[in-house]
Amino acid sequence: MASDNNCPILVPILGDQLTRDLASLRGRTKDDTIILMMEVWDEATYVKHHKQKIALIFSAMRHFAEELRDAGWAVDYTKLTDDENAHSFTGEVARAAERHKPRAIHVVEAGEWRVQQSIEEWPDKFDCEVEIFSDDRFISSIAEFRDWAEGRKTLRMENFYQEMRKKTGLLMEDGKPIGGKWNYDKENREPPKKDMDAPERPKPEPDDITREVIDLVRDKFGDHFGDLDNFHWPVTREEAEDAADAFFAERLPDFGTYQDAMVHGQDDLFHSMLSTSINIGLLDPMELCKRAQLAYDDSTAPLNAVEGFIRQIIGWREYVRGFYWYHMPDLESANALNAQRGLPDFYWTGETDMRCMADCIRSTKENAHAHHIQRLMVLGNFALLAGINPREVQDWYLVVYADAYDWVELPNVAAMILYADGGKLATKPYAASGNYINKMSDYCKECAYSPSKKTGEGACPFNPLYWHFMDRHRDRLESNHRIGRIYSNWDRMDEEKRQDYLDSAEAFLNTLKPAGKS
Ligand code: FAD
Ligand code: DLZ
Ligand code: SF4
Repeated sequence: MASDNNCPILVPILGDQLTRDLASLRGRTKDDTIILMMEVWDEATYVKHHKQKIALIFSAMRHFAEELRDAGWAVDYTKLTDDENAHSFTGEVARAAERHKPRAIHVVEAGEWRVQQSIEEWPDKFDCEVEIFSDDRFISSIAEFRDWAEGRKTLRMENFYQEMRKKTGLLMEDGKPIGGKWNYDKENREPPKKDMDAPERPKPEPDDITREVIDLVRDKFGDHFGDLDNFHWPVTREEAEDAADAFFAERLPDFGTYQDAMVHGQDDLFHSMLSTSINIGLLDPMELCKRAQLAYDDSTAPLNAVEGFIRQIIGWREYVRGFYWYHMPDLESANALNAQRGLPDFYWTGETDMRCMADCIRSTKENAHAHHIQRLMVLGNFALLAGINPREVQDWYLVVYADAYDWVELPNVAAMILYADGGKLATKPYAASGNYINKMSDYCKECAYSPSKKTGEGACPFNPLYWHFMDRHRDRLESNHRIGRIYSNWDRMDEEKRQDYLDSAEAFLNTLKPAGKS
């Protein structure tokens, strides 16, 4: 490989790095840079992603390549169907290095541990300089998070979030949080109003590029989970910005209040639906937070909504990313509660009489999306209570959502919903009975089960499962001050009632059919 100054710099851009101001492009001149974009089989198949996720990534990559070319950059783009041998990023970079004889390779660190491991081998594999840039689209770098985390007994999102507020200056005045509190979550737990209807989000129609990609996905990945007919994700910066405009204008004001609400058949409610665009780089998280703050400054959205939105991004999103890198690779195999049950087949088919589960899985299948509280308190809560093996749950979440990447999916699944990390991320497991779902949704009123029935025929399965979970993890959870007093309630029940709960739970668990492979 040549390495004189007449040779270009090769800049590989991965499918979740579709940002014009990427660190590896910043300051580069167009006449000595070759941008490399690669559709590769390994990425499309390392799990059997929802069809919409593959369509989203390929379409957004192809649009981004066009945008770059229009701006005068040289882009070397491999389409999946150009070459059956386009397996891996490393293999494609090697072939591109043969073609272009670069004097250096400049790449931004990968979002996922799996991919970063292979990038870190590049300096030894290629005989030119390889520079790996920190991904500064995140507000906190991996090293900054590590510095913050190192030496702390417990890691808590809330403490980290306050640091992020100070660092960014968002919703801050004279070094203090605007409104006097850091967190308005208490105001963000309203159940849905009767006949609540959120404004529809813009749904971009597929253009020629997207239609071509959809055909490709149908052809090559037809056996993957999920529908394609409903594909309406933004695939360009303009479309993503339209989606953000509509969110700020129409849905942000109610975002906070109804953040935890669930309504049958209403898949978006007041959520932003921007995660797919943020995660691939079409929208900048910090810009979105600044726009949210502007809405507060202009009095077009209340503080609980704006703070809630900003916390999701500079709090949770940044926190789980730092947490992921801090705890990988151990996080992947964590199973503190020793959960061993196979994933029930209805996670794939949606065929269950539990109306809440069926609706969340329907939305997941149709849209490659479910909103946060559905992922956490319905789908996740069930997996926790039923003791589903973390690996199987992790794989499911990684497969089914269009916004799923290991760095964000894994901490949310292993640590937040399954408590598989033994409490490093959450102070207690997010376990809840049917009561919670009944309070926060309209699911229960037409369900085959009754949330007020505790055991036996017709009882909401979440009720006995909740106590079964508490009972089987008593040794670990009783000493937890946020959960311990639950055991006084359990102990106050008479023996027969407790046995009834346990028998009902066992009877229900015995009906679960483990899934075949997706
Ligand atoms: P909104 O409700 O509008 O929230 C605004 C933004 O905040 C989101 O776009 C997202 O960027 C960020 N955000 C909110 N909550 C979280 C969180 N817990 N972690 C990280 N970012 C957050 N999000 C993903 O992007 N990819 C995933 O693979 C993913 N897997 C999840 C798995 C589980 C079990 C749970 C409980 C949550 C998961 N989330 C994941 C977080 C959250 O559910 C989605 O970000 C959100 O539903 C996306 O829809 P939205 O853009 O309308 O979000
Ligand atoms: C998710 C995905 C898929 C399905 N395909 C590709 C691809 O062919 N080429 C690519 O550059 N990126 C793809 N991606 C996104 C990557 O998986 C993502 O960039 C890495 O996981 C980041 O570590
Ligand atoms: Fe879900 Fe139970 Fe309500 Fe049915 S009754 S919708 S299973 S919480």
